[in-house]
Amino acid sequence: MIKRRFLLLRAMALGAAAPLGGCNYDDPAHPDLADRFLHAMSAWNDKVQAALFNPHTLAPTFRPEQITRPPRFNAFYGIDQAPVVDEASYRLELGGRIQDKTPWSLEQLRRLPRESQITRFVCVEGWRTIGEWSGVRLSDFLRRVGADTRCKYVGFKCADGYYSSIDMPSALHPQTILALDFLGQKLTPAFGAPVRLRIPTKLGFKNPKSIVQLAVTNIYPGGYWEDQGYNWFSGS
Ligand SMILES: Nc1nc2c(c(=O)[nH]1)N[C@H]1C(S)=C(S)[C@@H](COP(=O)(O)O)O[C@H]1N2
Ligand SMILES: [Mo]
Repeated sequence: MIKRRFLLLRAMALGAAAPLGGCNYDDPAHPDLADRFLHAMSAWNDKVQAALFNPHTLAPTFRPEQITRPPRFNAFYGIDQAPVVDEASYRLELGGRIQDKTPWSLEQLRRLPRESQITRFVCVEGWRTIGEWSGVRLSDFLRRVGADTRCKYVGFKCADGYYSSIDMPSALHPQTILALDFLGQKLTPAFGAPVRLRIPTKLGFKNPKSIVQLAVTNIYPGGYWEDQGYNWFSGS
């Protein structure tokens, strides 16, 4: 009985997420009402997904021969417009409720213990790929810099103006990493150099690339697509 209710809730959460993504709901008679209704549904959906999220359940992993080649690029612009970040002068800036906000160079990040994964990447547009990423566990990094992990959100800002944010339980999930390598090599600009979030428990747009700032906060940071109506939690 409990299990059935659990599944029903999950089906409702996923079902409600789909029609929101990218849709412009236009009811000429009641535009504001429709919009407010959808936003209320999405906020409720966030709460259901957060309640269902199990911080110990791992996303499926795959074998090397299952990796998608060539990988698939996506951004709000074309592949040749991806920002090129200078590696030598790069510093990951830290903000919000973090004790030691000293910016991190790429060299310093590369010296931290690594976590590798071959996981599935799911875009809300309806395609999925399998890739290999390796980098620093976000939970390790947050502890190292003295982040207040009682805060609700971790927000990210990117070199191209993109931004996104995730809930703290998902940030502390063992498969959530600050990826430095993709397919066994340093990230390229198109795929998020020099640092991108890889979070296989969430949809593609919750995986910001070319991160320049990370902040821990209780103030809802939103996101580039989230602010245009995409469901914020977006577990996959
Ligand atoms: N900085 C930045 N990060 C981003 C995006 C973007 O436009 N800019 N697009 C998001 C979306 S919608 C997807 S599907 C994935 C695509 O990642 P990929 O190019 O590695 O497949 O990046 C996400 N992160
Ligand atoms: Mo996406």
